[in-house]
Amino acid sequence: MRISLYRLAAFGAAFGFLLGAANAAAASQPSQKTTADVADRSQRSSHASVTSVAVVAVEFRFRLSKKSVHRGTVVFRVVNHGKVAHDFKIAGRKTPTIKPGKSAVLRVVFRKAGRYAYLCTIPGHAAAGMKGVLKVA
Ligand SMILES: [Cu+2]
Repeated sequence: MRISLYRLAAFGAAFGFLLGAANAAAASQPSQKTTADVADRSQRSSHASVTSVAVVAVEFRFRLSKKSVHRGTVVFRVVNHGKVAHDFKIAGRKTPTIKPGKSAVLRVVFRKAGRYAYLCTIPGHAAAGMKGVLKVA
């Protein structure tokens, strides 16, 4: 495209030059669009690093809506569907004690990939099964 444009210009044909210029303008526009698109997408993906995970607590286990998440901020929405109080602890962060029928939100930033153990810290609950591992990639 560019070579033919230069060739037309070299021939000195005004018509050819105009045609070439029009072509160049048309050719440069999609590439500008692509650059903007890429910038847009990278912005969106940094926003997309906030992941929501629904956690259901019952006696005596947790059900998570996701078994693995991407690095970044993860918002755990923990609902206690059990008959006794529970909490949810992961990566050194913990919800308050959640009464039956209540819920709590725990926001955790995972900076490193790895396997993160979670558990209920009410005595005996983790041993009874309220524990697991969340994979962070
Ligand atoms: Cu518990």
